[in-house]
Amino acid sequence: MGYENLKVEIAGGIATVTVDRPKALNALNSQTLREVAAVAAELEANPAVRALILTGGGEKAFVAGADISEMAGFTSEQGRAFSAVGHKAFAALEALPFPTIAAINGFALGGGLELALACDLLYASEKAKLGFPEASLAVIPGFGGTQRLTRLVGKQRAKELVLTGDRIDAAKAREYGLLLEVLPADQLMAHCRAVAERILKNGPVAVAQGKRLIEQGADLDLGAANALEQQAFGVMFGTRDQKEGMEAFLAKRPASYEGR
Ligand code: DAK
Repeated sequence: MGYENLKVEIAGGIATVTVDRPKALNALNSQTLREVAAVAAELEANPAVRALILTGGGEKAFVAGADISEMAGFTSEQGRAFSAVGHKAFAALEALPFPTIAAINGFALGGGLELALACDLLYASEKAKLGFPEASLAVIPGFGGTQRLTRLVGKQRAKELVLTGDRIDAAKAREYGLLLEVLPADQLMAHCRAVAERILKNGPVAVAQGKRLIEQGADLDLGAANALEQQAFGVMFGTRDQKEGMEAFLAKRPASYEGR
């Protein structure tokens, strides 16, 4: 499928999606949000894709936020509709059955940071700057940011970031638990690919189930979450890959997985 504001490359089981509107620092307008939802559906339907890396085009930004020039004249109703488009896109991304990695190569502000937070694993270059400046524009994060941020860094830190609008550097974001690692700019993509390749070696159904359990379980009480895990553990023993993985271990040979 062709996209106006996204570039998509698929190689070796890894899709790399680049949000590419460098003239607006990759800001998310409605068209781009709809394309994010569409690319998530397209990649999910493509059996050749088993991991996604999301990054920003140009030298300066991952994504500098929702598109302020589009939002400036919104009515309340248009604001709600815009938020719904963003929520739908980010939920589609979050629900992908394979790992998603944000390679934060520059500014990740507002809606851009919300986009990264909808990914499973967040890595950034040393020059990245992150923050939620919405309150300085007299709005709030509108694509799930207040909730996903809070689940990652806790209520107090989330309040500090959302209420001050402070822009923080990558080192501080890592200290807060927002990022896994901070890399020199020229090593960021290679690092993200290496992480994806390590995951690709594992059983695809196990990877999908591990992701789903952590996502869904985090919003349940411990008893209900553990019950989900028990059920999924049983399901794994109905897969060919489980037999292959354990037989390969016992035969001291590498496993070869089929994803079923
Ligand atoms: N939207 C539109 N255009 C943007 C943009 C953005 N978010 N960020 C940058 N640009 C544009 C600039 O206007 C400029 O365009 P021209 O003037 O060249 O036409 C071009 O990108 C280059 O930007 P600068 O010239 O400003 O570049 P600098 O290096 O000087 O500064 C910067 C980089 C990232 C510090 C600066 O551009 C900046 O502060 N950008 C805005 C960052 C920001 O405030 N982001 C948060 C946006 S608010 C909701 C749904 C969603 C949201 C809220 C509510 N509901 C519906 C309820 C989410 C809100 C946001 O994300």
